[in-house]
Amino acid sequence: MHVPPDTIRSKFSDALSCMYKREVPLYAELLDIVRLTNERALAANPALWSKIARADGLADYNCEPHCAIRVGTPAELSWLRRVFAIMGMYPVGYYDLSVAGVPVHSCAFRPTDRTSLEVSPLRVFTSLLRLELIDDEELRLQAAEILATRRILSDRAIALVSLAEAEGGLSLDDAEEFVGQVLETFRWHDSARVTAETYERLNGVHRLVADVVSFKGPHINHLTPRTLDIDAAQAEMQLRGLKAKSVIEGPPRRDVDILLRQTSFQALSEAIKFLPDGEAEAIIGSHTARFGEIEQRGAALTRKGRALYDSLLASARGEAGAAGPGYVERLESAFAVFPDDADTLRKERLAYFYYEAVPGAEWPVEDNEGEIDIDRCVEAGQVSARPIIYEDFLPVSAAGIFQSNLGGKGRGAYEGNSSQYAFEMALGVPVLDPFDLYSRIEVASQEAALRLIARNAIRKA
Ligand code: OOG
Ligand code: NI
Repeated sequence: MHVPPDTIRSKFSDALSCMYKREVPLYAELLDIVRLTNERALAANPALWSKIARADGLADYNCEPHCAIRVGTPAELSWLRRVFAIMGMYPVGYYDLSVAGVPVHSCAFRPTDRTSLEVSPLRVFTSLLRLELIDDEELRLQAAEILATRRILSDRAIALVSLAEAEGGLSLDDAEEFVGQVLETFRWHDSARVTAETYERLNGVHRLVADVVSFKGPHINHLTPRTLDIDAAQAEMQLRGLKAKSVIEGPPRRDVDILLRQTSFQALSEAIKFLPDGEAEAIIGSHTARFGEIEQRGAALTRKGRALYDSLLASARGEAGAAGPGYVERLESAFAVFPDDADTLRKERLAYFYYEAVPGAEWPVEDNEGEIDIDRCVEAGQVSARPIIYEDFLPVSAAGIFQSNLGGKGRGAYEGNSSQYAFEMALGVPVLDPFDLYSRIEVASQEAALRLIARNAIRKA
């Protein structure tokens, strides 16, 4: 008997959370802040309970996570794609961060269908280093050489991947071993694979290059719980002296949340033992990579809604980006034209909705051509509609998170380098289009709702 991939992912998500709590005590503090502010938000506004209906109650909601890793080579990316597939996680979306001066491109590995998302929505934001964007040729070759000898998966993990692929799944014992083995890949290592001198040279090119190339594996650099009130959580972070980012990334505060709002606190400085250089003793230095982040998720936008979001965000950011004074005010006034009630978002097809027949509904409402019309069914109270939650990421926000954690020592854009094709070649498969996934969920829910009403109507007739 094979264990369902959803179960393996759940186990992995729990194991990751336990490991990260032990590795980064500040993460436990962050969970505490999120738990506290979620409870306060619910006490002040009990209607918020309807928002968390998707997850299994508040406990899960508080730590419904995403995390992020960065890999060094196409082969590493392709191996991880196989690992994640065993846990029911597939590559979704393409994020080009080179436009923000970060030499990586990324996708998110995540479950794609509604039931799986409900079991455990773990998403892993996965970035691939783009050495080709690095000018210093000697260093580029050295970095490639260092990465070529690294193995990020244990022999046992590799054997279990092959077994799962050959047999179409894993037994319970094998699944448990698989989770334990894969966890090792994402663990923090406080000893580097390079000398302090090499580290400094890599760091000189870009902090991210040093982070990816110097270590044994792609340590997770943050694990993000989900909050109901990110403004309150941000204020609580500041109250407790956590160095929170000054600006919350994403849309402004609204009645109907859309997409994703995120904030983070700065990376920790951690002691690292570098490889000894010749006869010399190993040097102890430091590295900053791991940080804390929280997020608030809202409705997934359609292509039309997303185009509006992108243009309003761009106009609010202007030349100065989010750094200039008065950013929050600029953002709020730019977004004044983005409808902020669920009905308008749905009727104007700005956001995706999940439709359900109201219990006992038996009156399919037709349009003028005699076709059953979903909007009229909603108006007539036969069908309910609630926003589908956004499960993905936002490139501008991700760039802001990257930058703030690289200590502000950012650089300008790498030119004209979006390359989804190169990313997919490395991955070994095309990435899935997030809009298609939401649209499919929406259409399936409409069909199911209308089918049920039609059946009730026939039964009654
Ligand atoms: C990933 C940063 C992006 C998000 O939530 O947008 C990210 C990284 O720093 O590796 O996690
Ligand atoms: Ni993140």
